[in-house]
Amino acid sequence: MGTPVAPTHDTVVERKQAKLAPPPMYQVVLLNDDYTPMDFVVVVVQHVFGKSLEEAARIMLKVHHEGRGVVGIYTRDIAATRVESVMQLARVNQHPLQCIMEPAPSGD
Ligand code: TYC
Repeated sequence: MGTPVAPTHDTVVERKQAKLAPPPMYQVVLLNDDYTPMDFVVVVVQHVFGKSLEEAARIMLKVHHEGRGVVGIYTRDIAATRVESVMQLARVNQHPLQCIMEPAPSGD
């Protein structure tokens, strides 16, 4: 609800809610290494980021060839949770896979 304003002949009864600024967005980035198996990266991307097999394989190969690749863009807490999920899966499976988050480019 907006702030109530005393009604008079010429005034509006309620102000419109001030528009909320969109939340800052973060991109989750996978980094390449020489040891993590390709199949493992594909499975992680499918499970943590909900990508299809084809999309996960495309992202994995981009990272493999270019050194890094964006897996998704999220609000801060969701990005941080996904980074943690990737890092935990990597740790448990003893792979050196690294995943980071960084502010997403603003787009202007
Ligand atoms: N470069 C790895 C290999 O040749 C595969 C790989 C892809 C590793 C993406 C990490 O984020 C990564 N087995």
